[in-house]
Amino acid sequence: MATGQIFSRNTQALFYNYKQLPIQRMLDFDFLCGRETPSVAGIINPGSEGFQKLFFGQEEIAIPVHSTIEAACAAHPTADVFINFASFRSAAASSMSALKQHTIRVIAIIAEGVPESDTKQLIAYARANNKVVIGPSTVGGIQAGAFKIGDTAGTIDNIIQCKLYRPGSVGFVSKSGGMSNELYNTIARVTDGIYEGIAIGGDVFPGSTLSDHVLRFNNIPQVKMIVVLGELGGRDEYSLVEALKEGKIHKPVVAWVSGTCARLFKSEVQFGHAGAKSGGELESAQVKNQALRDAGAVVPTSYEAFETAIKETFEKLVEEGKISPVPEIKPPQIPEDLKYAIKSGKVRAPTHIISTISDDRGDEPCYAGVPMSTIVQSGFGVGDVISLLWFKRSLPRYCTQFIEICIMLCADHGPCVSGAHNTIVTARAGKDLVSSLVSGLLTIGPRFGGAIDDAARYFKDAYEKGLTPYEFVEGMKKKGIRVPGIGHRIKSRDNRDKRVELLQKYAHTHFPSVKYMEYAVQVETYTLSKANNLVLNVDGAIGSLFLDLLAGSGMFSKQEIDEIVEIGYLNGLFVLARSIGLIGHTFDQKRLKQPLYRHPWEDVLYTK
Ligand code: Q5B
Repeated sequence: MATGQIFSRNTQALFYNYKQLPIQRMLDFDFLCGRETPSVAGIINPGSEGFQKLFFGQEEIAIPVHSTIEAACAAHPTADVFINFASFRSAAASSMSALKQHTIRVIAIIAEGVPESDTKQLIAYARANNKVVIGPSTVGGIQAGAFKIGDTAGTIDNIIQCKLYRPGSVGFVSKSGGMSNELYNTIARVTDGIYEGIAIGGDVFPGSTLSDHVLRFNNIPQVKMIVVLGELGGRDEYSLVEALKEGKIHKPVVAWVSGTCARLFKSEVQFGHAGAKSGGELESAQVKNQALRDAGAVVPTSYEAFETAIKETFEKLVEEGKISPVPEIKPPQIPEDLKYAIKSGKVRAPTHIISTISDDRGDEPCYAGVPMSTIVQSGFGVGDVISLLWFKRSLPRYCTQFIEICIMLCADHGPCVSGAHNTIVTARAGKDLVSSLVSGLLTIGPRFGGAIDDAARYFKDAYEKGLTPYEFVEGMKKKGIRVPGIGHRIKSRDNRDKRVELLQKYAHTHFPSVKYMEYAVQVETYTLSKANNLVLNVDGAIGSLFLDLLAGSGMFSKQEIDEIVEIGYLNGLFVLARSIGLIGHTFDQKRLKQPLYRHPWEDVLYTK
């Protein structure tokens, strides 16, 4: 293992597996410490590339995302720490790949449950190549005021309380990540704070050991005293005992091995970590504490006395003039994330979208306030769903049935109409469903299928003004506007559109009034006197009948009806209905494996 410093204020890391929160915590820590460069140089997210936006203080920064470790190391040759947030299944393989990169010097493996045989291989490779492994099963480590791994030391509030934004004089190493948070706090209370803290992880075979880090701290001039928190199980503490006995450590060591309570249990006890189990006598907390005491470490008689032992050791060093406690500084304030500030009621922020028709935030989605289960249990149909989402109210059954009839009747009108033709050509050009559908839908407009709104607008206006069919049609002609809802390419006086007849029949039976439709029929009578094909077409029939539905149902105010007509809801019925047919045409062409369409020359008039 390398000796001395492994991190500095310029250390940058590559972060494996995108995890927003720990990365943001690292960047917040950087800001707190007044770092000029973010400590995360790049993110490796296997299979994806690009950038991730994160905050560096108040500013947003874009951190590059790489799909492979090799690409990330090549792009960020000065980033020498690899923070591995892979799962226990892939942590070993990705860690080994990282160790093999010449730019990587230190790796931290967060996953718990990495197979011990894999860890041993990682340790062997790292030792042979003079690299440092922290973990597996670790929260990481921190150099106060300089660099922090992932979630080490918890929230920003905790980091501030533990004064980790600036270096102190204590080197601290622990097996447990959770307990290291506790000790950061203790050490901050009774000393001038942490210089560096490492949690080596609770596995039986940690990538680096307690003594590895103690020996390293011994070589860091800024570290004046060392605090060690071991735990029962394993023999790691004995290499520290040896180092102390051999006089390799010149700085005071205050140590405690937790797990003394294991003796209270009658059988072998396994604590939280894989390595923390009461095995033979030598692995017990009591014997390890005594061995450390005998080797010269300051070892209290209980965990409760640990704080006092640290305090007294620190104060002695101050008295001896070996430590001049660092002057206190005020860290900058980290801007609070908007979502948390809103949640706590500290700020309010304007929303950017307003929505009134549906809500998916509760237990089940609601359409206009009606829960999905009610929609299903009450036997609602598509017409009911349309009335909730378009008109924001439940319409009577005869209205929703009329909507459903419109949809059924307009779902398709053969392959020769504009929309279907476009869809067929597009599907045969090898395009996907959505492209084929959209290409057909884009033909819907004033001539094809999209005349329903205008038909409703003009019929309503003419009816309300009391215009005779003659005045209305001739007035439109003078303005050069074709009457929307009148005329068809193949339907005529002698070949009536069955759909129009069916809609009219339904309305006659169920609607309280059909005054707008009757007016449209009078207009048709007049236009048919001009030309055989100027029939009331399906757009005209739906447009006029929907006016009757709106006016006759008693569910809409006059103002609401005017708004519906003005906004133009009704072409939506044709768009929705014809989508069904256009999707069918797409599938049909794909099923038939039809080749690229090319229009025949014979069907084109080439002229100058
Ligand atoms: N003339 C539909 O025209 C069509 C007139 C008119 C006064 C009129 C035409 C039109 C209004 C728009 C409309 C919906 C383009 C149609 C639909 C869905 C579909 C389709 C399908 C399906 C047909 C001949 C003479 C000219 C014109 C005059 C024509 N329409 N005058 N008001 N409305 N209608 N669209 O046959 O004196 O010779 O110059 O624009 O309601 O799209 O099945 O195919 O389900 O898919 O091409 O049903 O009526 O007639 O253009 O040769 O005109 O009649 O001014 O007079 P045509 P043109 P003149 S339903």
